[in-house]
Amino acid sequence: MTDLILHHYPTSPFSEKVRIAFGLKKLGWKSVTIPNIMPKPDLMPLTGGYRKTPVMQIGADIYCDTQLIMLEIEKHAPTPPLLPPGKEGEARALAMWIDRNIFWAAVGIVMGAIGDKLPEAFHKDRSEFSGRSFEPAKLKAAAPIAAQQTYAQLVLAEEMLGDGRAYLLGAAPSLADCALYNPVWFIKERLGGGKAVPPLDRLPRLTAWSERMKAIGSGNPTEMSAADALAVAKAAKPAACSVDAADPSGLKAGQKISITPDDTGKVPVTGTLVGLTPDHISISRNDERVGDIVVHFPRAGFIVTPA
Ligand SMILES: N[C@@H](CCC(=O)N[C@@H](CS)C(=O)NCC(=O)O)C(=O)O
Repeated sequence: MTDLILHHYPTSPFSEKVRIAFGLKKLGWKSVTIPNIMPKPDLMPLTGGYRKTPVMQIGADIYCDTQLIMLEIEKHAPTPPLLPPGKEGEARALAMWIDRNIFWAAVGIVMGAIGDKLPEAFHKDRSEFSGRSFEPAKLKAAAPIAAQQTYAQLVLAEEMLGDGRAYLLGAAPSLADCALYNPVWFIKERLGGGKAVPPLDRLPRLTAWSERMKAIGSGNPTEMSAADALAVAKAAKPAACSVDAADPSGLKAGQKISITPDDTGKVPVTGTLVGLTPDHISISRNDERVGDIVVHFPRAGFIVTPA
């Protein structure tokens, strides 16, 4: 079973980063809609506790975090490339900067504007998720700072487009563009009904770029139920993977470990180490609803401890 199954919800900006990659590669994919707050009872059997959005599933292999999801999509469908030949490191480094710095600043703008319209359960969930207060009055008070931080960083992207190139790394869109589309899409869609609102109104090249990105679309999704996704995992066998015995961490195949994000949604996932490369770390786990599965995480931004 090689269907790409994305567990996501429509308003999730990190999911938009992945959906636009599907668009770029003109892929068909299965769409499972998950709740935007905890609990996520049909996702937990797959991830073992990882709660962030999105998660990608291929059979009995579960990919957490868009850093890794994008690499897996690239492997699955290499053309057109998300990683431009010769600029693979640049594309990934730009994506890391955007994911870790611009995203939260953009969230500050959007939540400052609409936080008071969202339900109490959402505020409570996101306070727990991020370790920061999502109380509407505090969000509103912090919004001007978030706006300045977003602007100061988006200006760098505006500069990159200053020589007339269509996309951040040249004539074709790459992983870096998909990553930048996440916060830009979030601000435009949630606050501007698709139009450029501050601070995007001061960034004409970036605004024109965002229109080019929007035209890429989301590929060809087909709805799938959560129950069907669990059945796919149960019927499949995880793909083979291997542990680099010379990895600087000293981790060894068969070791019991826990893997925890270092920023938000810090829920440890525990299992047996079965895969280790410079890019990913993989553990096998068993759950009565899905049988034996392998959960894959990126290395950067994830803390690994003996279980
Ligand atoms: N580093 C993660 C970040 C993912 C993330 O923060 N996603 C947000 C939604 S866009 C989230 O998980 N929010 C809480 C939730 O959906 O439960 C990635 O690249 O996938």
